[in-house]
Amino acid sequence: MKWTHFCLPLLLVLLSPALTGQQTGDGKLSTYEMIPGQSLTSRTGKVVTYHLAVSDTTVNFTGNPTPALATNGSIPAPTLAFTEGDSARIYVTNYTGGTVSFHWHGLLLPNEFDGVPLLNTELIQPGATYVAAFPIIQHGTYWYHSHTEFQEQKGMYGPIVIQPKAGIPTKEKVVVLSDFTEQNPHEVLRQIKRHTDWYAIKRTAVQSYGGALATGNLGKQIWLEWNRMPSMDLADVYYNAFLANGKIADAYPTLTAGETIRLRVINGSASSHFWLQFAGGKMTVVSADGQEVAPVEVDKLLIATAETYDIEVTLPTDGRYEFRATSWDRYKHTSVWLGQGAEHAAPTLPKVDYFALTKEMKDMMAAMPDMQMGKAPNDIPEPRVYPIGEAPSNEDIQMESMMQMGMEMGMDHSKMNHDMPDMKHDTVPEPKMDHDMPGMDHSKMDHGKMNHDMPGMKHDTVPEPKMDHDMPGMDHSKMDHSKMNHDMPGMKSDSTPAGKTISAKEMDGKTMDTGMQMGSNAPMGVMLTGYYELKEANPNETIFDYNMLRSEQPTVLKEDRPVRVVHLYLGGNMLRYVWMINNQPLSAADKIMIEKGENVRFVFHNTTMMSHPMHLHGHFFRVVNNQGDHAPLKHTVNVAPMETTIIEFAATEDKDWFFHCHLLYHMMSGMARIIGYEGSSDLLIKDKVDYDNFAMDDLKYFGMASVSALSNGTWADLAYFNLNKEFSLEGETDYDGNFEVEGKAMRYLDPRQFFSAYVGAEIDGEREMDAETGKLGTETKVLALAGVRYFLPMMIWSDLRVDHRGRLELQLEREDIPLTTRWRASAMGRYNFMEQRAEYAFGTSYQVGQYWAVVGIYDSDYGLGGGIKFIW
Ligand SMILES: [Cu+2]
Repeated sequence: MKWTHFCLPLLLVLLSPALTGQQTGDGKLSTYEMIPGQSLTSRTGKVVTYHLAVSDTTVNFTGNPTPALATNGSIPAPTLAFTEGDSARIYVTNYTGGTVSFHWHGLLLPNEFDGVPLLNTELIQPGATYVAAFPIIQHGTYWYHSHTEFQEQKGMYGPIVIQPKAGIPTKEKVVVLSDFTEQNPHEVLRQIKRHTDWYAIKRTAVQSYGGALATGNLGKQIWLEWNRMPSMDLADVYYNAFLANGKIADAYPTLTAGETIRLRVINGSASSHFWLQFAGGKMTVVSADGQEVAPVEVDKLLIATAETYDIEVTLPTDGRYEFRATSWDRYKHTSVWLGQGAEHAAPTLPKVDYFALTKEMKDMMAAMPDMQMGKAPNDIPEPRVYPIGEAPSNEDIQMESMMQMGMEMGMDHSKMNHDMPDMKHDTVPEPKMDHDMPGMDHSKMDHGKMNHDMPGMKHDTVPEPKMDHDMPGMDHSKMDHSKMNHDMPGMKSDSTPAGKTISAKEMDGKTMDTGMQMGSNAPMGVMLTGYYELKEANPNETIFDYNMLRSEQPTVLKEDRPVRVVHLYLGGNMLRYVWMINNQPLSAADKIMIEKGENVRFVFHNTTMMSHPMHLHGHFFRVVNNQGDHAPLKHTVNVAPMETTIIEFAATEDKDWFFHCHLLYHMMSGMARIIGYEGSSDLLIKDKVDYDNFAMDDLKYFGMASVSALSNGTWADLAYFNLNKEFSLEGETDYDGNFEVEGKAMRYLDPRQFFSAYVGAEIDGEREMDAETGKLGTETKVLALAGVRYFLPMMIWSDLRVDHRGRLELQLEREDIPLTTRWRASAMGRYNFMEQRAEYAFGTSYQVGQYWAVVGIYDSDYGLGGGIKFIW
């Protein structure tokens, strides 16, 4: 074993508490510099060896035996315990029939051991043993999981605990949270892609018209559908159970009154966030993603998928106190019981009020009228590298992003409270944001009376080269140009009608009906998570948000470097379950290239209704919050719906690293990228075929079918589809021998997947009496078809087609109108322009089980009928 030390000048070490180097047991060198307080270079030389054996197993958590994957016979996989400074040597033997992998989530290690198969680590073949050998250069709570297909959902996840050299003073317990489904995860993804409502029904998350009417929320329901958005939801998948350390309820009895325990909480779920609560009082967050933070006391904390938090709780009296993790959609929970004796359960969280979430979203969208749900703007800024010292500030980027979404912050200065904690009127020149605020009417502004004491906002007097002189929509007549700098791209300074604007006061207050707050001191990462609802239910409680995370030590990046700014729009189509970044799924996208030696900023814009816990392999990044130089370091950040979140990191590595949403089904549906280091990136791809295979997960095809066997005929619908293509076969027949069959090959053409085009053929058969012979026969005709489909407000699919004889036909169809939780209605109308003939149908169905419903239909051609529909 060879040791190599990599020393930076002493000055650098003094300037930042950063670290300098590492080597592996095998002599690899790497130069992380962003883990304050952790001794990356000081090695003990102790080699800690683990042998992990992965095998097929059967589990039974809920009464139904379910195939799963065990590691050393266990789910979760065993805890890998180290002390900072050790060297890890982990042997993984594959006793399953397919390939497996393990990724060491949150560990800083040489690229080749990162464990993403086909990208940087070999596949572990059946019967083979693989060894990962790397130095342990950090401490904290981490985890490991498979990075192959759906193996993580099937049980391949486990904790990694690295003790600091000094140890920790309290008792401790690992709590790995996970979600369990009795279904094969392939089937889970197929179900959500084909968009049945079954999981929503099981999770009591259906928002029906009946329910909306009964609760006075009809307007919200219509608003949502008018905007072509599916019902509000928090999660995608129905889970049969949630587990703590592989159990529905785990326990730690040996804790007595007054004793404190550190819970190392790991969200090892495939696609669940959890609300954490402790029955015995406040929880103290002491570490996030393995990095120490200034302790913060909270009553509730939402832990996103793939995050870890160390949480200290103290037993108030002798007794059994519940530490509870409730799934983010709040229909089930798992627990760890601490202590022994009288039972003290944590309070059950109220059911999600989905209409309240709809309202929150409506308010937000009213504030950002230019935002298009699910889609990046047409002019996504190209990644840009700014020379040293010339990059815009993060505040500028945030503000600019809000402007781009059309946020109008018309300020009513008569009401302006000039003690706005986020605004600064400093007179010190600073290359940041200039004088004005959007929507500011300077004619009303009396600068003489202003209290220039607004921390956070920069009113500098130094012109800055990066922004344009003119503001579109600015009413220059009202402005005193002598007093200002004019550079705010995209800002709207015109006076906007009352009601559409958010005043500056509101920016840092909570003045919206939903309790939604805005501004830099508003809670971060909580939009549409249920935060505001829970806050309203218990106003005195402290609910965790990212602005409470303060790194114990400064994390500011070195400034003597170029800065690369990369804008990433998280988008997709909820109905088709396609997830994208900058309008492209992984399979269609280039790598995001960065260069060693620069600082990299990712600016996330979440244009979807869902949270996306974004995880970057091999690096820690600063999550830019309101803690300034002490912004926390994380490896996973939950980007909440419609929020703009900025992360930044020093590009210190080489080769290729995976970067993706850690909701497994989002990742598998396209929300991922490869981050490549310029110069060393392609070297890793030994085989182009492997590489293509790696990036092809989101191109996989799924099947779906439905057959309605009714009294007046049989309807059948088959489709084979992937992210942008669909091959379908539809048929209907009555019991007199009349039939219609239609085959189509279709492709979606726009990023939001509202528009598609197809070609196909139709075969019609009609039973007719032959006039001469008097015999019954079938007359068939075959038509070639071409058409386009467009998704209209109120979730109506329009379909305009022409056949080879020039016959033009328009069809409008709305399926699955939720009348109640399980009762649906549908309507279809078709008009043939040549024959001037209309056809229509009304249907209704009641969803009895996952795969079947009772159906009634009236069709203008087929008449009235009823029966059963099988849904696959
Ligand atoms: Cu996601």
